[in-house]
Amino acid sequence: MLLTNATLASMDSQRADTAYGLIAQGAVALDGADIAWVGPKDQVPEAWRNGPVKDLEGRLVTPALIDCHTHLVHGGNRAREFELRLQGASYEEIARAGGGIVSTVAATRLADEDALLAAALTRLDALIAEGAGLVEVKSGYGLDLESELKMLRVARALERARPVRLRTSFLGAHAVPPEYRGRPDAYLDDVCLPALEAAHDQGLVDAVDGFCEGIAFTPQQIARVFDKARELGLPVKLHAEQLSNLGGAVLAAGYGALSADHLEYADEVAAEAMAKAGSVAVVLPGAFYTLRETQLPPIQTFRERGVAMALASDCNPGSSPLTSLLLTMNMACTLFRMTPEEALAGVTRNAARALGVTDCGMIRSGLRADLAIWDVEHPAELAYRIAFNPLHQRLFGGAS
Ligand code: DI6
Ligand code: FE
Repeated sequence: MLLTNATLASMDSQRADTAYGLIAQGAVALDGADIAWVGPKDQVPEAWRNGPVKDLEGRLVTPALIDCHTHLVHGGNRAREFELRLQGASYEEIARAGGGIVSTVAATRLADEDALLAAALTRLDALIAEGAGLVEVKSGYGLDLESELKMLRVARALERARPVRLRTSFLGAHAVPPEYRGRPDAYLDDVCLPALEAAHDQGLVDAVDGFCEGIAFTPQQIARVFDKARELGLPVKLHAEQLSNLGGAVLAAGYGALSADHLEYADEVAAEAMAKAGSVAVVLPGAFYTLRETQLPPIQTFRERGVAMALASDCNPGSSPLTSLLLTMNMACTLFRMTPEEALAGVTRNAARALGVTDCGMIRSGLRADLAIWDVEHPAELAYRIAFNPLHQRLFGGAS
């Protein structure tokens, strides 16, 4: 099948000489689930010219979008906490008073798998409706062995329920549950590390994540989790420098992390370490916006040091109840002064890298035919519009 008469924002790192890796008047040949050829439509090889052809009438084609940081599976919501914050309580105050993450833990423990799946599907469907083809999902609202496994099983079930790929991250080191209050190391020994091993044994874990923060775990405690990940041969990533600078990004880079995420309080030292390790900086403007954060992530420093930047929804019930990658792109431009091209790279090529996935995120021959076809003329329109979804069609492994 040949898709022709399209503007291709290939986002291909090998076409970096043009913005967006743009091919005006382009065509893409599909061979089953894969991309077989990409280029100008007047140079389509003979073999593809006589097969089925789809005229895209000048529409824009991008790689399917990728949400590389979500907490899509969770019980309940935190609208009440939203009200409390509007009355002046801070995110950290609510967390320390036993609300916050811990209140979602209570709701998630109570919910059965069917209920968690049904709720997560509504959020997943919103992402797919905007062209997502790959979504990461974290555990971390169970915080006991059975509930962490339950969350990860639901994450795997999402992939069977919809035409989309899922990657899971084990986030047992997300918060200290109430029954271990004040005893974080005991929680790691008794629950988190054994749960990681069990989840890995059951094939439920693609990567290991943690929350390195004053209201969560210290770098020393995160290092214990990362040592276990290393022992199991699993890649790591980290929620780092969201509310303060504890050196989490440097720690993560030392473990060759796929990514460090949030990063509002990251500094030059963090950027340097991440550049050296090849760790992606995942910025999360939905959380920045929701918490009315004023400390901006060091975008210019990441650019100067050559740290690849990705964007994600951070979809979670507390700090980012967001299920739109298009709005995430708009926020990254308006709030973080990223360019529309950086925003698109952040939800395609660099998001794939942040997940360690190498077969998608660009329109290039040999990669999966995960594509988004848009009713817009120029790729900058994707980040420019607010709360408008111009998706014409999504192709997942070549199929609509
Ligand atoms: N940082 C976040 O943005 C989410 N988790 C984390 O470590 C928020 C979690 C929550 O508030 O429920
Ligand atoms: Fe998060």
